[in-house]
Amino acid sequence: MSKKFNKKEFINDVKANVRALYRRNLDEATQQQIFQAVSYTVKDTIIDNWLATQEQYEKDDPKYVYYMSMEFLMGRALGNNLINLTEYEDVKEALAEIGFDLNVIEDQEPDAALGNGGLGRLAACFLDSLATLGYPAYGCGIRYRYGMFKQKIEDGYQVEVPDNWLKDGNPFELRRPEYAKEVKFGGYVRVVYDEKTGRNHFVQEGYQVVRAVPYDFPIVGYNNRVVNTLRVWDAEAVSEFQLDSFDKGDYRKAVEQENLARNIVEVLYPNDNHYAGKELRLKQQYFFISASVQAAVSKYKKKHSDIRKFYEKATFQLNDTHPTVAVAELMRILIDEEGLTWEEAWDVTTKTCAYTNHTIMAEALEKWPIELFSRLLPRIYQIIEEINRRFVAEIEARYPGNFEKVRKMAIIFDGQVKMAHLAIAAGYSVNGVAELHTEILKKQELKDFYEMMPEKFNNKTNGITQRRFLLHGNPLLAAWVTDHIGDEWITDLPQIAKLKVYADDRKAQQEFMNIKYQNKVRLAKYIREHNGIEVDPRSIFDVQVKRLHEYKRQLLNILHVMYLYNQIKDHPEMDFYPRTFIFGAKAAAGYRRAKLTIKLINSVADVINNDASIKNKLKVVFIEDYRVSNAELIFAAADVSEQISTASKEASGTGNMKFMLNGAPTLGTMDGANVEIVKEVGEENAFIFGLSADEVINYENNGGYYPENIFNSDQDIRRVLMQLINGTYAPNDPEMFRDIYDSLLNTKSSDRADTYFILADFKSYAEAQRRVEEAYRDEARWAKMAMLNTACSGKFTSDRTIQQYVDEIWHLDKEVIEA
Ligand code: GL2
Repeated sequence: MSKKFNKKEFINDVKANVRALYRRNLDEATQQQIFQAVSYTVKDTIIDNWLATQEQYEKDDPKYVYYMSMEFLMGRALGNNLINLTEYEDVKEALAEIGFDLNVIEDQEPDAALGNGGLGRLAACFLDSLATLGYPAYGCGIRYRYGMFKQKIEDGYQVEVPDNWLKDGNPFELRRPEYAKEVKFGGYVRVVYDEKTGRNHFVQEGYQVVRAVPYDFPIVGYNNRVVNTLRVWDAEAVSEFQLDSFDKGDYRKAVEQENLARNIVEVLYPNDNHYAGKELRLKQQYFFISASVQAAVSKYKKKHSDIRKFYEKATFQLNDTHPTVAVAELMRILIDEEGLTWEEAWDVTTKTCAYTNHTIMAEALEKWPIELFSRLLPRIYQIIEEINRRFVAEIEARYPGNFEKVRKMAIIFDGQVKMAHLAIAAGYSVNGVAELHTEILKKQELKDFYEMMPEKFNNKTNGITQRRFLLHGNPLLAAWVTDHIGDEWITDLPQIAKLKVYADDRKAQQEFMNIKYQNKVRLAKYIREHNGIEVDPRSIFDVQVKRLHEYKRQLLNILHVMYLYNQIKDHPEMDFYPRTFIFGAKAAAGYRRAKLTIKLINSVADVINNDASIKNKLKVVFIEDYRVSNAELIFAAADVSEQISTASKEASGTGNMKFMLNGAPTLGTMDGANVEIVKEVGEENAFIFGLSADEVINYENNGGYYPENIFNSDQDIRRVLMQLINGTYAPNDPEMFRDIYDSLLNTKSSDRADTYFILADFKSYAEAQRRVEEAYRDEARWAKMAMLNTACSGKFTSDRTIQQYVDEIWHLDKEVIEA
C-alpha cells in the first residue's frame, strides 16, 4: 500500500508549503491558504502513486476506456482523495494538533461543478469505480473556466452568479502543455487526386485553429495505489499562426482565433436534459473530442504500428450524444492522416465507439441544422454524409421500398444531422441506464433501430460510489456499519446485506435512528446558517433534491404541501406528525416555468413558516445552491426520498440510490431505477404511487387525459389550484403563478394541459404520503425500514455498474500496482 502516513512529516510539509506558497507561518495563514498547503502535501503522495500507475500501465500495455463526456460533476477533491488514500483520519488528527479542523479546511474548496446533474455526477462516480477496480481509464472532457452557476435566492427568485471556481488556483490539477493538440474549425475542403495511389485526398483550408491544452486531474482508487487521469482540455490561441496572419495582414483572422479560443471553454451550458442548439456548444463538442481522439491515437502509435488494430487498445464510451462527433473525427484521422481506406477506417471505428443513452425526453435530442454543422465542421460533415449514404443503403436493402424506415432512421434528414442516429449506426453497443429505460428504448424511442440491430442493445443500470456518499458523507453511519459487519462494504457494497440480521434488533434500530438524528441536527445547523430557518430535527425530513424540471414534478410536491396546509388550517385538532419539506434544485437559466416553480416553493415556505397558528407542524425549506458538497449532508439526514417523476420520464435517477444507501425509504413512482430499488428492498419498504410507465405512454400515444375532469370533481385539488391564482401565496400579485395554473389546466399554449400528469397522480401521492406518516409513527417499523434500505442497496454501487461495462462492453483487464 501507499507509503505509511507520518504525522510529523505531514505537519512539516504543510508548514513548508504555507511558507513557499504564501511566505507565511502557520499562525498567520488563512483557512484557504491551509487548504491549499494541505492539498499540495496530499498531491505529493498522489503523484508517487500516479507515477507508479503510469509505469505499470506502460509496462503492461493494457486496453483503455476513454470515457468521453461534456460533464464531470466531481465536487470537492480533498476529502475524497484522503478517503481513498485511507488517510482521512490521520490527516484530521494531524491538523487538529496544529489547531485546524479538517471539516473547515474542506469547506474552503470550491466544488468542481463541471456538470449539470445526474449525467455529470454519474461520470464522476464511474471514474472513482474504474480507479478502485484497477481498470485503465481516461476521463475526457472540458476544463470550463466557469462551471455550473452558483444559485442565490433573492426575494424567493433564483439568481445565477458565475462560478469562478479557479480563482484561488486548483491545487490538484496538472497542466500538460507537452500534450497539446490543434483543433480546426471552418474553412473548406479541397480534394486532391493522388496519381500514385489513385485516391482522393481531402485537405481542409482557410480554417481557424485553436490549441487544446490538457489539464490532468488525478483519480485516486481506494486503497490500491491506482491513480487514473481525468483529462480536461483548455483552449488557447495558436500564437505562431496569429503572427503569421498578422504578417500577411490578416489581422481580423488573428483576432477571431484569439476570440474563438477565449470563448470556447468559457462556460458550461446549464441545461439538464435539454438541447439548446447553440453553435458554441457544437464548437465545444468538437474541440474536446478532436483533442481527445488525437491524443488517444498518438498514445496508441507510440507502441503500435498497425492502426487497424487500434480498437484492441482503446474503446470510447460516448456519454450521451454530446461526444458523438468522435465517430467522424476518428474516421477523419484514420482516413486523412493514417491513410486507411473507408472500409478499414469504418471497421476500426465501429469496434471502438459505444454509446449510452441517458434520456427519452424529446427536447434533449441533439439535431444540428446542416447549414451550421457543415459550415463549422466541413470535413466532418462530409464524412457523416458518406456514413449516412451507406447507412441509408443498408436500411433500403433491409426494408426494400419502405421509405418510412429511412425517414425515421436516417442520420441526415429534414435538413438536420441527428446525433443519436449516428451514435447508434457507428457504435458497437447502445445501452440504457436502468431496466425500465432500456425497455422503453427498445419498445418505443429506438424501436426501429432495435429491430434492425438488436445485438447492439443492452442495459447498464446506473450506480453511485459508496466511498463518497457513505464513507465520506456520512461518517457516523459508515463507522456503525463497519462496527457491525466489517469494512469490506467499502469496496464490495453487496456485503452491506449482512446488516439485515439487525433489522429487528431494538438496540441496533435505536443506534441507527440515533445516527440519523445526529445527521439531521447537522443539517438543521446548516439550514440555520444558510437559510436562517429553524427546523426541528425530530420532524420528518422529507427531501426532494435534484435539478428542477417539470418531469421531476417538484410542482406535485409543493401542491401537496399546500394541500396539507389547508388540512391543518381546517382541522387544527387533527393529528399530524411534524414534517419538514426540504427542496434543493437549480433551474436552467432560461427555463422560465422551472424558475417560477422555485418562486412558488419559496412563497409557500414564506407563508407556512411564518404562520404561528400551525405550531411548527409544517416547515418548508429551499436549500440554496444545491451541489455535490451539500448533497452529502442532505442524503445523510433524509428520512424520506422523494422520487416522483412522471413514470417513463426519469431514465434512471441516481439520487434515489444515494438516499437508499443512507437509510431513507423511497416515496416514488415506478420510474427509472426506482423499479429496481423496490425490487431489492421490497415494496413494503417503499411508498409507491401513481400511474405506471405503460399507462402514461398509453395516454400519450392516444392523447386521452383530461385534467379538467379531475379539477372539476375534486374539491381539494380545485382549492389548491385556485390558490395559485387568488393571491394566497402572492398577495401583491395574484397573477404571479398564472402560468403554472395554466400549464395544468389551460391549453393556451400548444402543449397538452398537464403534460406531466400531476393531477392524475395527486390523490395517489397524497395517499402514499399518509402511509409515510403512519409508518413513521411506528418507531420500530420505521427503523427497520430505514435499515433495510441501507442493507439492500448493494446493487447500486457504481463498482457493479463498471464491472458490467467491463465484462459486457469494454473487455478490459484489471491492473495491479505493486507496492
Ligand atoms: C440523465 C437522466 O435524466 C437521469 O435519470 C440519469 O440518472 C442520468 C445518468 O444516467 O442521466 N440524463 C440526462 O440528460 N441528464 C441526466 O441526469 N442530465
